[in-house]
Amino acid sequence: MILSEFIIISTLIVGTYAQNTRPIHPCKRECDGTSMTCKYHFQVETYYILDAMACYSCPDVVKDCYRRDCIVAGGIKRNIITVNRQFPGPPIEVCLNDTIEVLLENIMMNDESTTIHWHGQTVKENPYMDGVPFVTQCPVLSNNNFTYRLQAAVAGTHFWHSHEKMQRGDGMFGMLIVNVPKAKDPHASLYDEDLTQHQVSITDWTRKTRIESYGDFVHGGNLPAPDGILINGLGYMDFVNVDDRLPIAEFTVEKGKRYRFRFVNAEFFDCPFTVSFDNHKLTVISSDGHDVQPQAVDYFNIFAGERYDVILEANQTEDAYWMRVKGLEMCDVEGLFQVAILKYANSPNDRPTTAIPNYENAAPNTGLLLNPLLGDEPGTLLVNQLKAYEPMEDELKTRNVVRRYIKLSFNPVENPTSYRYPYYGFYNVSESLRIVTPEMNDIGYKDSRFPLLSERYSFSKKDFCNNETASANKNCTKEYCHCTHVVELPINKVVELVIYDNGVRQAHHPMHLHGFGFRVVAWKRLGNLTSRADIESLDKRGLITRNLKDPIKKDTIPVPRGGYAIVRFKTDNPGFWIFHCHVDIHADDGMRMVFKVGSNQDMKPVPQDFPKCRSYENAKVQSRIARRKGHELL
Ligand SMILES: [Cu+2]
Repeated sequence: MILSEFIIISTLIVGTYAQNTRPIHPCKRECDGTSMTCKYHFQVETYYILDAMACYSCPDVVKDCYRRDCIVAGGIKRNIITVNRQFPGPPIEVCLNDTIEVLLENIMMNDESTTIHWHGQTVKENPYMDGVPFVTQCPVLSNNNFTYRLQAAVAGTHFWHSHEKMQRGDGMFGMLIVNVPKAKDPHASLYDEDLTQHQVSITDWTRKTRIESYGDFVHGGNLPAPDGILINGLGYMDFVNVDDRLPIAEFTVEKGKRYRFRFVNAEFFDCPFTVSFDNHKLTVISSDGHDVQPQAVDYFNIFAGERYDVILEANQTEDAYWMRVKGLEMCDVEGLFQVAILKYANSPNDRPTTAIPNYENAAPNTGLLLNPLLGDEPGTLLVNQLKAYEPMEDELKTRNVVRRYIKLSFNPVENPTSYRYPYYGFYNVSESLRIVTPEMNDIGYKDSRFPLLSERYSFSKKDFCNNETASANKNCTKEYCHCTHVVELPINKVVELVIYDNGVRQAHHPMHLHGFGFRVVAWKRLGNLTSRADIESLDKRGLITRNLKDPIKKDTIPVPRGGYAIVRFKTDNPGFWIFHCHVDIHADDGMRMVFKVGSNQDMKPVPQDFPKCRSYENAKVQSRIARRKGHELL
C-alpha cells in the first residue's frame, strides 16, 4: 500500500467517528393541524451489547460508547433484540392525525417471529394494526416483512413495543410521541421546551436474556429478579464498584426555562419505579397521553406500561443534580436503583457534587408522592386523585352499564410449564418450588392457533372459554384452566370493568386495555383477601364512590394490591382486544384475556391479502388424535 492510500484509508477510519448519522425524523415539525404520512423502516435484529465492531474501545474510551450502533446497556455483554441497532429503539414523533407507516423487517438470527403494538393508540380506523400475535394478526416470521399503517389518533406520550413474549424485555421498544398544535395543548403556557432528549424510558435489565431468566424461574426454582435498571438504555449495573467509564443518562437544561419531560415504564418484571429529581419539584400534566389538571408533586411512581408527563422548572443554582430512580417490588428485593444527571447549561460541574445515592436514599422520604405503591399510604396522592382536564363524557355517566368483574390472582395449579403430576406435581415438590400461576378470572390465557380478528369466521363459540364455561366441570382456583379466554361485549354500550386483586401475593398488576382509553371512576385498596363478594357488598351499601365528573383517563391502570379499580369506556371500537397485565412475566404466564367487542359483522372487513396462518393439523384434536394413532410422549 502506498502512502497516499494509507492516508485516505486512515481518514476514512477517523471519518467513521460520526455520532449523528441517523436520518432526520420524517414528520418531526411544529404541528399546525395539517397531516402527513410518516414512513419508517424497522429492522428487527438479534444484536449484541458492546458489539466489538461498532463499539471500538468503549467503555475504556468513553466517547466510543456514543458511536453509532454501540449499545452499552449497563455494560454486560449479552444478546439484545434491537430495531435499527438502537436501544431504546428509534423514537417516532408525529403530529395528531398523521399516518404512521412502518415497514417491519424481521431479520432475527434464530427464526423468532415478531409483531409491534402501538401502546396508547386505539387503531380504530384499522384494528388489524394492533400488533398482537394470534389476536389481531399472524406473527411476522423471520425473513419476512409486514407493513403497519395506522393513524396517530391519540395525542401524548406513548410507546411502541414488541407484543411477542419477552422481546420487549430484551430491548424491543421505543418512544411514540403524538404532538398537537400549540393552540390545542391546554398546558402549552406552562412549559417552554418539549425536547426529544427529555423523553425518558425506564426499564429493568438482566445479565441474562429474558428466556434464560425465565427458565431459571420456571425450571431452575429461582425467584425471578432483575439485575439492574436502565434509564434510556444507560446506567450502572453495580453500585458497589461503580464503573465510571460507563455513560449514564444526562438531561441538559437552561436556567429559567420550564421543560416537559415524558416518562415511560417499559419494565419486564414487576418493578415499579419511584422517580425524583434532587432540588426540583414537578408538575404532572398528563398520564397515558391524556391531559390532567396540573398537579404539583415532589416525586411519583410509574408502573409497567404507564406514562407520565411532568414539567420541571430549571430554577435552581446552575449545577448538576441527580435524577433518582428507585425500583420497587421485585427490584426492591434486589435493592435496585439507578441515576441520571440533570445538568444546567452553565454548570461548573459535570456531575453532581453530592454523593451517588444508595438504595435507601434513592427516593425522597418527604414531600408529596403521586401513585403510591400500595394505595393507602397516608399523605400521598392516589392515581385516581388526579383530575382529568376534559370532564367525563355525559354518556359514560349512565346507570345503565354493562358490568364485568375481572379477578386477578395467582393460583396454586398444576401448570405444565413447571409440573408433571404425579412425578413432580405442584404439591409433590417442596414449598419453595411451588410457583403459582397469574390468571384472570382463574383462567390462564391460551393463544389460539390463528388470529382471532383476521380469521374470526373460522372460530365458533366453543373455541373460547370464560369464567362460567371453564369452571363448569372443575374448580379453576385449584385445577389449571387454560383456554382462549374471550368475553363478549355488546357494541356501543357503556362497559364498566370492576378489576380486583385478591391481594394474596405481594405483586402488582398494571392492567392495559387495547383499543380503548377508559375513565378510572373508582380505585381503592381494601386489604388482603379482597373478593368479588366484598366489592359487591360495598357497592350495594353505597360505599363505593364513583367520580363521574372528572375521572382521569388512562389505558393502563395499576390495580391496588388487595383492592379494586373500576373503569368505564364506550364499546365504540369493534374488534378483538387484548386486556392484560403489563408486567411481562405475568402476562406471558397467563394473565391475559380478550374482549370481543361487537359481532363478527360489526368489525372492519379483513384487508385484502392480509397474511394468514394455520395450524398444521386441527389443533383442537391434535393431541387426542396423536394418542389414538399411537403417538406417545416418550
Ligand atoms: Cu401482573
